[in-house]
Amino acid sequence: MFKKILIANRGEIALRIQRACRELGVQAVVVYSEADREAKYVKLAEEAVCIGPAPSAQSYLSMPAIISAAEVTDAEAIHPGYGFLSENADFAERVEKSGFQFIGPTPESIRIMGDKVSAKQAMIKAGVPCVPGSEGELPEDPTQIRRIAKSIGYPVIIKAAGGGGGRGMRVVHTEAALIHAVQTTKAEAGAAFGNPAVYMEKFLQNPRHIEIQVLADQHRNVVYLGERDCSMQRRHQKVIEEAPAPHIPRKLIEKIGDRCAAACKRIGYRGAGTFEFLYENGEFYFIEMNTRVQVEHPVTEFITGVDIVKTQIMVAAGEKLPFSQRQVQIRGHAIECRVNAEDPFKFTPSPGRITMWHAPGGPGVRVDSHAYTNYYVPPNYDSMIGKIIVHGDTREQALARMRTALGEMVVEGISTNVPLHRELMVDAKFMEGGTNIHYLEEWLAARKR
Ligand code: MV4
Repeated sequence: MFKKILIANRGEIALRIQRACRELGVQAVVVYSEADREAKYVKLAEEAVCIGPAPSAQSYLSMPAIISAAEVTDAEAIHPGYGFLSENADFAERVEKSGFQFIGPTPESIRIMGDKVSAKQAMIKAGVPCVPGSEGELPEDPTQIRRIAKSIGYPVIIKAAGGGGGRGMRVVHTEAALIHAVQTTKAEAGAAFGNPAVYMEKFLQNPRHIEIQVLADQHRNVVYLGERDCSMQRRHQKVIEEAPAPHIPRKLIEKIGDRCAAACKRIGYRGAGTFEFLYENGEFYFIEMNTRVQVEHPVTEFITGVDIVKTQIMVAAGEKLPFSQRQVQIRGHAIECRVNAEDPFKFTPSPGRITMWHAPGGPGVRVDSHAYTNYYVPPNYDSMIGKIIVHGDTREQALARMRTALGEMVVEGISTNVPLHRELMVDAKFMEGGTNIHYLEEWLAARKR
């Protein structure tokens, strides 16, 4: 096992990774920007290095600053968390060339999955079901493009190979609009991602967003840890996640999970990963793979009892997965509400000083947050300041526990979206389970009227 690792992130995930280190007996070095000097994850760390001013580009996104911090503190490995440099293949490569272990997949795996065209081709080859679409990148010839769209059937969606997470996409409903849409998406993709390549898919109108969590070691052992339903989102930002996904047959999940694990084996994947699927009319369609730990990993930890972050560190150190697929048992139901420093219904950011922070507790309640009374939420970063995660024997019990937890949650001094969560937890449709990716935005639009 490593003696010391560096955490190249901030906020709640920097604290989460530190806790895993402590449990493993690994020393943790944290890095922080000038805006995070007084953050809890910095105060709790045995070692902390300031890596630059508040703007991310000069701190959490600065590869030289982070690698120097690892050098001066004699860390052996770097955990990138989520966001920032976590899915940057060049960073992973520089980390390894500098003699550190990157706690994540190989640079090559990150690169393949970062290019959505090569990711999809790898998944088709590995037998993972994908959305019907173009075979790879679209050609230049308009006649050929029209022929591809016709064979898929309208509506279609044009996606940038360098995009992902909702960036660089355009829906096309008619042949008349097709070529202009392709050209515009290509121009935008070239400017935004430095890669004008685009591909085409059948546009699914009312899918759910279901993702499969996997973990792989460096000895070809792979397990999947069930699924998460992340359909409750607004503008591609997830708001509530849960596991298992309501009303999806277990057998179907097992079939898809096995395919994901097999695909990982085939490509020599290591570390934690997430296969994102759209689910519509009883079918799964792969769209993207994330090569990092995700914000919503705690719901999977609750239903499986597996410590995903600890396991990430263990497999990066070369250890074998300490359990097999047969030993992974799903127990009960978990729900996560993301707590954001923002107006609950207008969504304008609300940074500033928290004058009172009281987190809920009790059986089956977990709060992952770096916030506390008197903490100043800096305006420079993502608005998420914590997550409330609950577990129950059934979805109904989990919902009841979340209502109780949200009732106990006190945040004063800034606005948070806790009031939004309180309303959603008593919404009849959400309580039924199985709402699609448009539900939250439609609900918000209806609430305004
Ligand atoms: C789609 C789709 C419908 N059909 N692809 C958006 C984020 C990116 N990961 C992929 N996205 C979508 N791809 C096809 N063929 C609809 C979306 C989509 C979406 C997906 C997941 C969660 C929320 C979403 C919100 C709007 C659109």
